Amino acid sequence: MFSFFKKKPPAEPPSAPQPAPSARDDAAVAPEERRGWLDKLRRGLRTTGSSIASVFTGTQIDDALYEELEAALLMADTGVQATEMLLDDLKRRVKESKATDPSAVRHLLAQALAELLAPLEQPLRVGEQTPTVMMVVGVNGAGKTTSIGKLTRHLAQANQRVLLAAADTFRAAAREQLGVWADRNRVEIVSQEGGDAAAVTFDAVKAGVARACDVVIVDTAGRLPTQLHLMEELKKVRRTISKAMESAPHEVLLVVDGNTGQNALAQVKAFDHALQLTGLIVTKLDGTAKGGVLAAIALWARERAERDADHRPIPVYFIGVGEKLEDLETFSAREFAQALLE
Ligand SMILES: Nc1nc2c(ncn2[C@@H]2O[C@H](COP(=O)(O)OP(=O)(O)OP(=O)(O)O)[C@@H](O)[C@H]2O)c(=O)[nH]1
Ligand SMILES: [Mg+2]
Repeated sequence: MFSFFKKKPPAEPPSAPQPAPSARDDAAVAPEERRGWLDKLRRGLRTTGSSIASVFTGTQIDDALYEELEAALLMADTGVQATEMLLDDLKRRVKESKATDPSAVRHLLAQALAELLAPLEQPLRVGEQTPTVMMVVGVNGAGKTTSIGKLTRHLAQANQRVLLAAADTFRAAAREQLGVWADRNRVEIVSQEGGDAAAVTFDAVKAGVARACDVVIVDTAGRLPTQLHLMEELKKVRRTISKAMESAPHEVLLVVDGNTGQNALAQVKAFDHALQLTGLIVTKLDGTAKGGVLAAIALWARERAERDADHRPIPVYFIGVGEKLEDLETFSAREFAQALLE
């Protein structure tokens, strides 16, 4: 089993930054494991992938090929803008390389896609602040609690002291679900029967500071960005975290279900507007997810950064490729592009 996080040597001071190794480092450390999950991702994306790949089985590069490719990219949830951008970029690459064979076009498309996605590939860093406080948000059932469980396991394995905050106070079952993940990972949890989300969060962050935990992860209840009063509650939770620890939250992570299609981009925009997101986790890429939406997110982030230098791309820290504890992986633009086009 590979870890996203470099193991902390015992002699190292607790405040030293602990960067997660990049996808490339992981591949070098544990090629077998990485191949295993790539297979899952490929299988998950196959419905789409095969339809994109089939565009390149002909013998010539002509208008029909580009039209078919346009349809396949749209079908894969890439969205109109990103599809247009990719096609333009691809045509330029084809011209420059003087390619004559459709299979060469596929490689060029993989390159164009990987380049578009590259800014989303960044490691999640923990340890620059003690504790590093992460708030996890998203719509109902996106995979927030499961992803927190998986992430906690990796952090715990890397000797990080983790404290979970059960700020999904809507349902008793939600508290229990997080409690199960905490027990499995043998980490601490702060929860309150019938408490309110902001109060639980405040206590948890204070406890994290007092106990010198490495990481505090706040699980929140699912909600639609159109439920304004619930979005206000999330903003309050965010403010409360800052009251309990001035520099926090250090990460505000949106969990997006990979099956959501173009609505995923709408979710990213809306949650970012309300909470200033710092990262994404895209789940369920092992199922029927089409994957192209990541290109739409990447293009949106790029255009926004071009308009306003204060906005950096929102990285995809992890992707979820299954329900099991080990099914959370760092995002690699190149691998993802290849898997999508296979
Ligand atoms: N196949 C697959 N299933 C996943 C993945 N991540 C989460 N799930 C499943 O999605 C369902 C919902 O997951 P939760 O973690 O409870 O989602 P949540 O966002 O916490 O849900 P709420 O708290 O109700 O908003 C569960 O059945 C998970 O097992 C994934 O990467 N792949
Ligand atoms: Mg949950």
